[in-house]
Amino acid sequence: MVTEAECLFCKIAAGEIPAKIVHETERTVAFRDVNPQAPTHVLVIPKGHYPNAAALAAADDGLADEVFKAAHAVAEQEGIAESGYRLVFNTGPGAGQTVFHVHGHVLGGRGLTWPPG
Ligand code: D5M
Repeated sequence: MVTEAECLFCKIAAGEIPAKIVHETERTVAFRDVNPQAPTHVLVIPKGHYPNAAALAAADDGLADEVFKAAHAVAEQEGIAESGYRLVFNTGPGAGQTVFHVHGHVLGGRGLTWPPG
């Protein structure tokens, strides 16, 4: 298990590792994915460390709301709010989660198929 001290996204939130930041609030930050899967592919995270979406939801202090609002603000900023975008939280290794600091993928700018792979 990755400790908070070793967590890549904690380091991005702290400004210790560079990232292309596109949106920031007091408790959230959004930055471009290094391996984009769509013309817009931004990751939205809480600055605090929660390993996955379930842990964030359990925090029950409004932070999950802030992450959702930040994701929509990113979509508006990127010009994909009207055409449509996908907000994905891979939760657990079986769903493809590889970084265990909760992050919402904001994907858009092209047609997105369903079901996802
Ligand atoms: O998504 C983890 C995502 O994190 C994956 O799409 C790559 C991205 N990633 C990994 N390292 C970085 C850095 N340093 N900057 C930006 N994006 C990064 P998951 O849902 O856990 O599979």
